[in-house]
Amino acid sequence: MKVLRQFMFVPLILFIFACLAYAWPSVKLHGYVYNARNGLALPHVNIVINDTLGASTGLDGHFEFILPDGSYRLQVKRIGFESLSYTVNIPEDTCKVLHIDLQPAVLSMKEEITVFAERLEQDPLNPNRNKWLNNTEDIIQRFEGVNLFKRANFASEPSIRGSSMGQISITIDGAKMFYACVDRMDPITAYIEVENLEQAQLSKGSFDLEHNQTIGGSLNFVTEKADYQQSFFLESEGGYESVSALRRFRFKANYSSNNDWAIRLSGSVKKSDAYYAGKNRLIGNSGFNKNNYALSLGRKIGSKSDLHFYYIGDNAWDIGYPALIMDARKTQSHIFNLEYNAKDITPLWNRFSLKLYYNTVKHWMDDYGRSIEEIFNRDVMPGMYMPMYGTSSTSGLIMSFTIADMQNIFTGRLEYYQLAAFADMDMYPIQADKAPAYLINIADARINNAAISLKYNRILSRQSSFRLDARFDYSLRNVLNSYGKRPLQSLYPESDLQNQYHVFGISANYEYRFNDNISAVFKLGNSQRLPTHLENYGYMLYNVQDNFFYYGNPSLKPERSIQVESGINWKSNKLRWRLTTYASRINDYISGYILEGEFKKYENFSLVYLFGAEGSLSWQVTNSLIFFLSTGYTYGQNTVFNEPLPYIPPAEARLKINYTRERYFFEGEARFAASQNRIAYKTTVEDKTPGFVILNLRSQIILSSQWRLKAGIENILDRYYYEHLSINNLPGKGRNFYLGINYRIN
Ligand SMILES: [Cu+2]
Repeated sequence: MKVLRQFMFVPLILFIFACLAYAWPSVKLHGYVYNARNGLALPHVNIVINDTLGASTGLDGHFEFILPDGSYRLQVKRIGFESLSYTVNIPEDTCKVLHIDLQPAVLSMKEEITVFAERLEQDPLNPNRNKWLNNTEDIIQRFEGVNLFKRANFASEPSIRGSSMGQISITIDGAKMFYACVDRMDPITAYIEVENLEQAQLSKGSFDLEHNQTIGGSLNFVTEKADYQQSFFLESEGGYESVSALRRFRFKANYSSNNDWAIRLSGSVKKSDAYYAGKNRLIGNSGFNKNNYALSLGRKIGSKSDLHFYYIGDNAWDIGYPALIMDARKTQSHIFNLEYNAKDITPLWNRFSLKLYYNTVKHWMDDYGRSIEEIFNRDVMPGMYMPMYGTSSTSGLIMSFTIADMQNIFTGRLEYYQLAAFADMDMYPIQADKAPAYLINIADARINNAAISLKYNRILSRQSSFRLDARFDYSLRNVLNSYGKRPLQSLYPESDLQNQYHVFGISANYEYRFNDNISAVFKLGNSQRLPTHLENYGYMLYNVQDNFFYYGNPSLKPERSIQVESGINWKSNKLRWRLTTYASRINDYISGYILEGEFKKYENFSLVYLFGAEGSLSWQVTNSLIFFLSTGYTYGQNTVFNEPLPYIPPAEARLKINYTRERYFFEGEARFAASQNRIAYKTTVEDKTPGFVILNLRSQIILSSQWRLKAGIENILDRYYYEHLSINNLPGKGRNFYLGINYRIN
């Protein structure tokens, strides 16, 4: 090791000599990055200058740039290490040598995807680095263990390791936001767009309780904020997809003054016709229209704190849902966020933030676009038009602080939010001899939720670290609309429909590093998840999957889960692999219980269990060729009904080969899904799903410093297939040629 270190000084001395000996037309910035824990040179560290220029350290930890003289902002990042960023001034005719020590990060629960590849923030062995993101689903789908429910060519709903809906948590910058549609047409991922995102963070299972009580996992979207360091940039992108004649345009722009205040604007428009499934089959009624716009403002208060505001607005209209009996006519959402952040308050008190937020969603859907034949022949309420309306508003407050020294990091968080949700429907008979009717599906449900969450990280030794997560939630719930609550009240005559919950979750995580290559992780969790407002207070919610109407149950108990997970990681400079296994036992599982005829109510069942395994491998074959493999399997069983759990994705594998050469990037991908024959037939009605193989090819070409081109073919073989999580077996897209042109000035 010492020999290695000494040897590294030879090129260093040569560089210094070179710097002194010649009058460089530009200056040279170079240096070495070391692992602060053991002093070894650190390869594959990404160094980004002013967010645009990137380089990666070699095996000796060395990097270099040739630059005009000036002041530069340097970001130093490597997965598993704490990032550094600082400003370097390089006067004319000098040569700057930097020695950088990176601290290994404490045990982190989150997998992260950085959205914009222009920032080159990912290391080459990370399969999630992205170069062609067309929409938010492209991001979510990259995560191993995440699948999507498809009801339309629009806004798919995520599932994590076979858990979904109320079992998982989806937040935007930690803020809660709730769908407005009682048919789950609008997961909140629909209301943010790629140009607003900096990062998506995923935690699987119940081990990360920062944002919510969860038993299935959490997905948090980090929005991109106004940047004080970027005096100006403008980026715009136009794109086209052949499979649905999708036309899209998006832009983002940033302006800042004196490192003092900053403004960021972004927006996008999309228009899609109906799409084609494989074998050229047109899926009628599957087009949509959408726009999204955002404003972000930042103002520094002194050098260590700032005040930040953002707004994101979203509109979509005429969205066809071929898998459902209705289409969304219009949706509108508004997200407001005001945040105060302070850092380095005292040597121990690292961070404080206070955040206020408000968001609201309005959603209209109807079946006016469906044929008279379809309406007369359908199972549910034949001969009736059924326009429905839904709305949700959430306001909240989050206060968080971090206290840390070299060995301990303690984060505390206090949170409060209130959700107000309402939904109703009209029924208009097509023939005049029947009477119209009116129904309230959610009678102004109110959920008041207060929570405290604590996270404690401790570095135990050079080899091991430990993390403890705990969260307590108090939730007070009621329905306020006296006309609307009457029918629900008649189902539960002994209840006033008001309810309160106290839930507590805790998890412990331990990581042990045997040496620089091998580490093992062990996690234990005991947590709960609260019923959703639909599970508590929904009335006559039609489920297209099993053809039942569901009644909410105000006295549902929370689902309780005990989980374990263990994993082994191996990494070297060129090769990285990981194996993970997990098991979860769920008590008071929430599912439908048949009342009579076509009606079900939500009820608790004990017990169900889930277990599974995931594996991944990244291998850098040559400097330009990288190979990725990931695979996962989940097994779920309901012991009450003695049948498999519903909506469990089949075994899956993804194989990717990346080829990068100067300005060219190519990726070939094969996705294999096995058949799913383990299906639920009592709790809901599923059918078996055949397996499939999909091949994709993607590319990106840097045309100039301003222009870049993205192009690719998805589903090259034009396979006709559908996912197990596709509602009513809605097929996936057929062969799709896409093209995007990106322009950036700064
Ligand atoms: Cu809807």
